[in-house]
Amino acid sequence: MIRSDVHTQSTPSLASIEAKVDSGERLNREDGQFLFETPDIWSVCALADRVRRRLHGDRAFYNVNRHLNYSNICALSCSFCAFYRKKGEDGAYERDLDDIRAEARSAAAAGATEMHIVGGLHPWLKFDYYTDMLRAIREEAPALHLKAFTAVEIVHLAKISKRGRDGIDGIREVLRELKDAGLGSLPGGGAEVFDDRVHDEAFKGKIRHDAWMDVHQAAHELGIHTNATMLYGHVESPRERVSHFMLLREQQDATLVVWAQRMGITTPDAPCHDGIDRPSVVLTGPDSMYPQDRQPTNEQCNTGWYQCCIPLPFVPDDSALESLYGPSGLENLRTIAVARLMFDNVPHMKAFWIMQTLPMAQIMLQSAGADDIDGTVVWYDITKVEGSGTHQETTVPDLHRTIREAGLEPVERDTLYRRVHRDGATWTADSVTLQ
Ligand code: V47
Repeated sequence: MIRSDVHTQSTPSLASIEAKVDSGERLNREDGQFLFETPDIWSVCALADRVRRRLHGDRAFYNVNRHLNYSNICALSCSFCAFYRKKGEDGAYERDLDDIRAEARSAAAAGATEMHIVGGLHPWLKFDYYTDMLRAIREEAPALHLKAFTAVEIVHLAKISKRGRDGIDGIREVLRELKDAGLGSLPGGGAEVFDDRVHDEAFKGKIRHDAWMDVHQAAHELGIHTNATMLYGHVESPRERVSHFMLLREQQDATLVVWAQRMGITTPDAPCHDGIDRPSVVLTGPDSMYPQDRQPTNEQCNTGWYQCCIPLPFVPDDSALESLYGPSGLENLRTIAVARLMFDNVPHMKAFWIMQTLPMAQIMLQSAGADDIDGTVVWYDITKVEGSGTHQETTVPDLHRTIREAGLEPVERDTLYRRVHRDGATWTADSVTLQ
């Protein structure tokens, strides 16, 4: 619902934040910072759980997917990253199209609905490699949704394809060509933390937040849905995490206002938050706020939007920041809970089990506001938690057990959050986004 926020200026407390959550009032920057600093993590989690229940009841989502890392060769050297290799270095790889075709056939045979494809910024692969890769997967597995390329890769492709060096026109053109080749949506990677100080300390050389957001804006305008991550637990502060959330929330407002206007639930000129005079969209309020649909669906809006936010806990092992500890279990719970509370306009919060671990993801579902845990994954090369290798697979029965033990009902979804109906490896999806 588009609403006029009552911008409460009083010092935040758990009681004042609870009152806002109960009335559907948007939380502001100070509230976010308070939630990151209060020692009462369990109250923060309880509020996030209340919001999750309003949105999703007792459902928790997963998918049958495969991750594909096509190359780990990267022109960048981000200090948090243990994935990248330089060309010729031990362990450096790039996968050829035959290999990728085989992976697509295997994914389809296993009944996967999604292939999640990311790699490094390869200095020499031509743009054709990327469009050929999408087309090849499409040929082998036409039903697979291709969620591919972080915003950082898209900017790199705009450069190497000479569709444009830094401009949004080149980004749009590259996205159009990738969409023609089979791109279905963009994953949320590469966002890290939207702050110049953190950027310069932990991922200097990578695009800054404005370019990352340009890519997602262009994608949304082309009707491509996207996700958004935040890499936390390294050199960033709570204030910087909250700024990251606020920037993403504002961008989502701009997209969803179009949807809300189409639904006829607009209140023009509604003042926003933090002194910005723009309409805002709140999806997480009490049921009484939603006489019409609570969430946007693909039928009512032909733009894309952020479907899901994924806070990613920093995994120090083998990175240049290995001397840091990474976030604690409690900080993991708090971070997804604060994300759930601040992102009142993003439908889903994902506890990515590969990085969180399955036991931690389960607790996040049960009590910290997460409603999604990603999927079966199978191969994952970017992080390896607790000595795991690249083969990091879980099964549907394991995902069901994890979700049911958390007191929730497992729902298989496709990448666009439509319910999947399955008979073994054969599946169909509903035509409309789950409400
Ligand atoms: O962009 C890299 C992160 C991201 C480390 O959209 C690390 O559904 C922790 O974005 N410790 C890629 N994180 C993964 C990603 C993702 C994952 C799951 C689902 C979705 C989605 C997106 O992984 C990178 C970077 O932010 N990363 N190194 C590390 N040492």
